[in-house]
Parts: sequence; C-alpha cells; structure tokens
Amino acid sequence: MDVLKANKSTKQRERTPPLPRQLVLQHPRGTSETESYPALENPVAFRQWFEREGYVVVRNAVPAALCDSGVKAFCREVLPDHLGFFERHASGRYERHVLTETGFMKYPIMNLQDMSEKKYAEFRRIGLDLLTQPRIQQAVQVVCGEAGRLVHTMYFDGNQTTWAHRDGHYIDSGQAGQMIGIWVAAEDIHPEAGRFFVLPRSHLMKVPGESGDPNSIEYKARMADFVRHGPLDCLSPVLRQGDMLMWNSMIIHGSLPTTDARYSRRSFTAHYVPRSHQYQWNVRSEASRRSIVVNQVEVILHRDDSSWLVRTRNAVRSGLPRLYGLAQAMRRAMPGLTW
Ligand SMILES: O=C(O)CCC(=O)C(=O)O
Repeated sequence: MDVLKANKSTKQRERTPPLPRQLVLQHPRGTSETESYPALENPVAFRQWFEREGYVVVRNAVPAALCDSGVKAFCREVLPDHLGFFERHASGRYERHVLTETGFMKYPIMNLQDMSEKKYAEFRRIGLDLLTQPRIQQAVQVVCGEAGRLVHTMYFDGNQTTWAHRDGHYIDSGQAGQMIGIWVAAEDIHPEAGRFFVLPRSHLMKVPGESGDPNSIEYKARMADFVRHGPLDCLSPVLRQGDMLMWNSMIIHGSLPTTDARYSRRSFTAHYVPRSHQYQWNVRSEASRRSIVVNQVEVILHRDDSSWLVRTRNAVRSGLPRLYGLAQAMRRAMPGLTW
C-alpha cells in the first residue's frame, strides 16, 4: 500500500529483503483449484468465506478483451514515456520509470484517476472502466452489504516485491477494517513472475509489535518475519487473465520475489470502501473529497490542486517533464528550495 512518508531512494528500496518461505500454497489447504472458492452467485457462502478467510478469488471478473486493451494502452502510452513522472506506490512521490532488466516498469503507478486525461487518455479510461466492472461492483456489494466507493487505484507491470503489510495501516474505511482491496490479473500470472500472496485469516490475528510507523524498517521486518515463521499459511493463488483476488484491509499480503525476469505481473488494483463510509489515510494528514463517477461508481481524486503554485507545478510536471526533472535535481542539490 501507499507509503507516503517513506522518503526512500530507489537504492534503499531495493535493499528491502525478499521473502524466502519454504512452502507457499497455490490453493487453500485441503482444496483443489476447481473447488476452492464459493461462487459470487452464492452470496451467503461468498460472504461467509470472505469474513472467515479475509480474502476470496473471483474467476473471470473482468472480460479478457478489456484486460488486453488496458495492457496495450499501457504499452502504447505509458511505458515508452521515459521522461514522464508518475506517482509511485513505494515512495508516494512522482518519479520516472525504473525498468527491470527485461524492460518492465518496476514500480507500480498509483492513482490512475489522477493521471493526465490528455497524455494517457486510453490507459486512464480503460483502467478505470476495468476497475469498476459489474462483477467487481457485485462482489463489493456482496461483502459490504452495499455499493462501494473507489478510493485508490494502481497498475503493476513488473515486480517491486511488495513488502508484507496490512492496507489498513496506510488507508482504510472510516470504520477501520472495512476497506476492500482488489487485484485483477490483466494477463495469466506466471508462477515465477512474483505472485501476489495473502495470509488467510491474518485479519483476525495480531502480529507481535506490529504497531508503529508502517513505513519503518522495523514494521516491514516484523511483518516479513511473521509471514516466514508465523502460524498461518502463505497462499499465492493461481490467477489467470480477468481473475480477481479480493481481500479485507487487515489481511497481511504482498508479492513474492520474481524468479524469472522474463515474466511480467500485469494487474490493475483498487481499494473500495462501503459507500456510506468515509475513508481515511493513516499516513497522510488530509483526505481528498473530490471525486468523479465511472460506471456509476464514485472514484476519489487525490491529486493536490489546492493553490496556483501547486497547479503550476502539476502543469510543469505533466507538460514539461524535462524542466520538472531539472527543478527536482536542483531541489536535491539545494534542499531549502520549496519545489
Ligand atoms: O501486487 C502487489 O505487489 C501488492 C499489491 C498491494 O499490496 C495492494 O494492492 O494493496
């Protein structure tokens, strides 16, 4: 999840330890792939499973053709833009792409809804359409008992090896523990690509010493230790194009290390709160209430547009990225400068 005050350089981030674990399950213990998860068409069983396990998988939640269009738009509009600045999940800052050795975007983009409607028109439009598809809305409705509000989105291409965490430590519903995360596989996710993992039932269990700054090295180390040596299974479901994994904001999750760099792990992800709830940041001082509507879903905008100075900075960042890059370099050289 979003680590807005991490202030980590790329180098520091790359030192985050991977997660060696002896046994990672692909199906919940005692089940086979075909019988694992209750169908969305059986809402009582679906909700009961979700409440007990803290996550669930929905097969074919999104049409494959829409996933293909989203990936194509990314490859056409976003990936080749080497000068552009994108808000990053790992730092919470606007940064240029860092590519993996095989040319995938390493650090996911955060908040597609805040991207330039002109420069990245198709990627933004398709991404938001994909994340508000009817079956996603239906699944949110079943687990929340009401429609949802979309408060956060991301797109993954390569693997940043996301540290084990609970989303609720960063952002959550105003009623803690009621936010829902969704991860939609935009392609068949190869076992060596660095798959998403969850610790089923971890939403009901405390990790010793887990309170405190969720951006700190100590927090990440404790969570990783719990994943490695704790009493719960580590599960990394097989996800094919269009499948969706859905989880409660207090479930511990992250991504496994990539073991074959030839594989990407393209996915669109989002966080929903029940529509009657507000949402809250636990790592930012203010929560935006500005929003747009996509497929009848309210989508919160996060980009700061609060003053003319900030708006000018945003316009320079988006329209004159070379100049913005220069200003950033100057700022690093002269830390007293305000932008
Ligand atoms: O896929 C990943 O690397 C992790 C995604 C995640 O943590 C999230 O969407 O909250």
